[in-house]
Amino acid sequence: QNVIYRADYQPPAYWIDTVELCFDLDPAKTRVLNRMKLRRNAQMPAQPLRLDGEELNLARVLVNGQGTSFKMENGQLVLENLPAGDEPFELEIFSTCAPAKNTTLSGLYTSGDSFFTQCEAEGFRRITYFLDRPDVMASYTVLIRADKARYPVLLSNGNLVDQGELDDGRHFAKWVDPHRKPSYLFALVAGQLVAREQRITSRAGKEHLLQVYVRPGDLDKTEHAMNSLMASVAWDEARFGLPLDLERFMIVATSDFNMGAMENKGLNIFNTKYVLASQATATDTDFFNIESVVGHEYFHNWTGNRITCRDWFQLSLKEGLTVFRDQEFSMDLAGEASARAVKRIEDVRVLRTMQFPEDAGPMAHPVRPEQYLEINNFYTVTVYEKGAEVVRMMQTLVGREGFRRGMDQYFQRHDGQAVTCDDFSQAIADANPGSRLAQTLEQFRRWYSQAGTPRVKAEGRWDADSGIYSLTLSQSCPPTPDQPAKDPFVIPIGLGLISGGVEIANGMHVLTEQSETLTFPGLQSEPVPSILRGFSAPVVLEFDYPDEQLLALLAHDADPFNRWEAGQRLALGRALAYLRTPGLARSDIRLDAPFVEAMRGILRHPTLDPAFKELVLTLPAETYISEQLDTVDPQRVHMVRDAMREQLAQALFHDWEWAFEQHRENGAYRPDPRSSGRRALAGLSLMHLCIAARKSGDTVWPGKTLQRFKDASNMTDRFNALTALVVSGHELAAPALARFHATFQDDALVLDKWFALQAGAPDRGGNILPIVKQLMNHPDFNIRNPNRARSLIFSYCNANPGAFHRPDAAGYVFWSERVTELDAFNPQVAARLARALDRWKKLEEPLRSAAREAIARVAAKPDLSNDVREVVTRALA
Ligand code: HT7
Ligand code: ZN
Repeated sequence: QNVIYRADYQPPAYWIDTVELCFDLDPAKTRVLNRMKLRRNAQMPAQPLRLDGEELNLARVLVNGQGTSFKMENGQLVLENLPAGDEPFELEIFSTCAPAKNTTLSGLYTSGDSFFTQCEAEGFRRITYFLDRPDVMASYTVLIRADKARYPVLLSNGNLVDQGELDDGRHFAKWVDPHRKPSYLFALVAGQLVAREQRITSRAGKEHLLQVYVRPGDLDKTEHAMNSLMASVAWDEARFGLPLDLERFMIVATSDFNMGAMENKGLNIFNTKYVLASQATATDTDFFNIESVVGHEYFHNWTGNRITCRDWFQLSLKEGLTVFRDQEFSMDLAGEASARAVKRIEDVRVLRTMQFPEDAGPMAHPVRPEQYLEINNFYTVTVYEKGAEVVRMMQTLVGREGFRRGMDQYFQRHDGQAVTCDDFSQAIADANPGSRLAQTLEQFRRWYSQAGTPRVKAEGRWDADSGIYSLTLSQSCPPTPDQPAKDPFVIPIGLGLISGGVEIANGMHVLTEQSETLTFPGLQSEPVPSILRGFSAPVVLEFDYPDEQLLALLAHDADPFNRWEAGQRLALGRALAYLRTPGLARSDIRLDAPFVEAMRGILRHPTLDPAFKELVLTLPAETYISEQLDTVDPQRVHMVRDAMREQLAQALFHDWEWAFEQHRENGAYRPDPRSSGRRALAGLSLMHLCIAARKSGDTVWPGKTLQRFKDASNMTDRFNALTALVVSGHELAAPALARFHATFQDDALVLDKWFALQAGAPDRGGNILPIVKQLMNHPDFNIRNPNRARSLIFSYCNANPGAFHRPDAAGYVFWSERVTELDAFNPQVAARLARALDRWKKLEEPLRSAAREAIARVAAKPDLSNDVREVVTRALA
């Protein structure tokens, strides 16, 4: 298959107005009758109709009820002899597919004894021949027939208009979707499912039925998902005036799913990981993720479904915007300013540890990519998270109310259409004439077209004689594949000045030139600049902060993001200094008193939010530290971070004891930001106490930790205690892990945690890879289940750099074997794993050569999927 280019976009040659689908479900051979009404697109030159199809057995094609000639070309069904003129015609296609053999989890597949579909991006063509592209929107009627005992529940998009019995123990259901939609939003589910139901009345007084479908034993774990759904409906009405446009809104959970969830119109399909939660089995993080993913999929109903993408290059139109919306939703639900800030810091942490490396590696691409071989490879942190930052900057430039006006304008103009990222930014700008966005729109759009993370270099000058402080801001952006040179971006920079612990200025500067100098006259003394407040743009800020200034910001900055950032910079500066010391031994790592005291000050602070404290006291991630280096030895990075953490554990031992005792009790379990913040800090404290104990030989805290592990009334406390034992390498970890497995062996999502914890544990003398290999043979391991594969293989290859990058290259051999193994049955998952070595060029020798060899070994395999081929070819380029 060939590379697809954005510049080659052509409108479709035909429109499909209506689709009537009839399914006879059978795992081995499902029969699909597809009756469509089509018409030529009068704006395009006359040409044959080319329908996409994959892995289908074609039985019959009728045009207006008559047999017709057709041919197959590059997998497409090509019809040349269609009725002349612009009159609509009917096309009937009968084909079969094999859901039980469909291991890709794209198209129609079975999971357990149920049927599910996944059509984004190009899965509908695995169900029937179609114009499988998002700009072809049709009205769907779906008839499902299946064995009633095996598949009592039959679901599709829209409204149930008929159901009844058939011969031979079969039954049927007929669904009509009142909204036109692109094929990627089609969904079908059939199986033995039960639903939690909730009737709601919208602000506008309309009644709706909300349903969350799960396997029969899981109903008691659906309350949180349902609450999250109700909160989402209410929030979108309140914040954006967007009501639910369906009588019935369904969520169905499946344990076999390639991603997190899918926003099919009225019938969202979710990974069980983002639906099922109980206090006994899910952590606070799980509860928050469920809230945000339920919100995200629900918000797509307007940003994605009502207004969809013209083509897949515009993916961020719906994904960047919807991530922005789910982030705002979580912040609004969090309520208090400090909880909002915690959410912002967490989002930025994801961006910087995942998206920044992507933007600096071989898969770097603009938020709106220019080309792809396999679109599934572009569901990336750049399209999603950086895309959300671009939307956030628009909100910053027009203000919150202006952004709401812009959204109203967007819906007024484009409801029911398939549009582009430019259409979106145009609507926001047009609704805010005179705004900084409107003034700079063409330049602002470079955020969509230029890849790479911009750098903003700031240089301060203090002139004591004149009392003038000047700050020069200069921007640049490193080259990325196919983009050697970049033009300046529009960069909103939140800026404060602090003098003597007091804020003397606070505002927003919009940097548009390559370099600009700001001056602040009339000052008594040199101020400390607080730059990029709230992380107002997705850039790297380079400013040579002296330690005193960072300590001042950590102690006083009114902007919580920069307060946290000051602590991170202090820690990062130390880590980098150690890493740059030739011949450094672990015993050389001694944290200095000012840093330790600053951390103690935060931990003991009388009023700071515990969740915020937990973030400050967590050292920058190994991947983030590595990104700051030209060449990386991941094991050395791990050693330095681990030693720093050990020092913090020892130096603050009594403070950790205090923090644990202060925050351990929470009353009745509630997954709200306040009490989860307390649990997070208690968990971090326990971890440090166990780490300190490892060093001192103390057995008291490991013993207490085991007791907490046993007695915990919720999964967060239990898993934090288990993690503390495993991470500190205490001998009590083994019996605790065995007990955990025995207790939760029937709960797949909890077992995923058990696998992930062991695969992600700190390496001790190369012990993790053998453990991972052993776990691959565990009776509970199944590589065909994406959640399980992620929990073991990805936790090792993608999330445990210190253990993966072994000098003997055995980690890379393991990786290459797993990539090829997965590729044989699930290319999407294989391609995600393939990206674990994206940053191989940064590795120190001999790791670099060994990694290149491993990638080349994968690339040399015959029959690679497009998915994996694209990733490894780019990596080697
Ligand atoms: N829009 C959904 C994307 C998605 C997906 C894409 C490719 C392959 C499988 C997939 N499952 C879901 C999810 C979302 O962003 O909301
Ligand atoms: Zn999405």
